[in-house]
Amino acid sequence: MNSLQKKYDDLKQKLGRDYGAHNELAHLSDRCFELTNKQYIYEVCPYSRAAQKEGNINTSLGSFTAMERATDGYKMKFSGGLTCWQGPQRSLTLKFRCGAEEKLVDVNEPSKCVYEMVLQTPAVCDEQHAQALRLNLEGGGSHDHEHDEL
Ligand code: MAN
Repeated sequence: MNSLQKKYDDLKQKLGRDYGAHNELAHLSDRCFELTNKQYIYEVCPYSRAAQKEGNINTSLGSFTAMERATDGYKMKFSGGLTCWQGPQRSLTLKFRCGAEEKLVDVNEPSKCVYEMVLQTPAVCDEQHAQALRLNLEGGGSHDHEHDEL
C-alpha cells in the first residue's frame, strides 16, 4: 500500500509539471547533464536537482521548484541549495537555447551563489530559427558552427 501510494504521488507530481507549450521538454525529466568550468564539474538534472562538484565534494545548487515562461524563453528554477558562507542558499536558473546537439553549453555565477546555466537543445528550436537557417542558406552566407547552433 505504501509503495503504491508513493508511486501514485510520484506520477501525479510528474504529470503536474510544466514541460513546455508542446511538452517538448518532457524527455529531459530523466536526464542529467554535466559541464566542467574551472575546478568544478556542474551537473543539472532538469525537473530534479543541480550540483557543483569538486573531487568528491558535492555541493547542492538546489532542487527543481518552478518553470517560468519568459518572453526570451523558458527558465527552469532550482532553489534551496547548500547555504553559502555569509550568503544565500545556492540557487540556479537553467535557460534553454536552440541547437542541434543536446548539451550543457554555459555556466555562470552572476552573483555569489546564484548560478545560471544554458542547455542547448533542438527541443526549443522553432519556425523563427528554421527561417533564419533558410535565409542563411539562400544567401550563401557563412555559418558559425562554433556552438552547433541552428
Ligand atoms: C564555493 C563555490 C563557489 C561560491 C563560494 C562562495 O567556493 O560554491 O561557487 O562562490 O563557495 O563562498
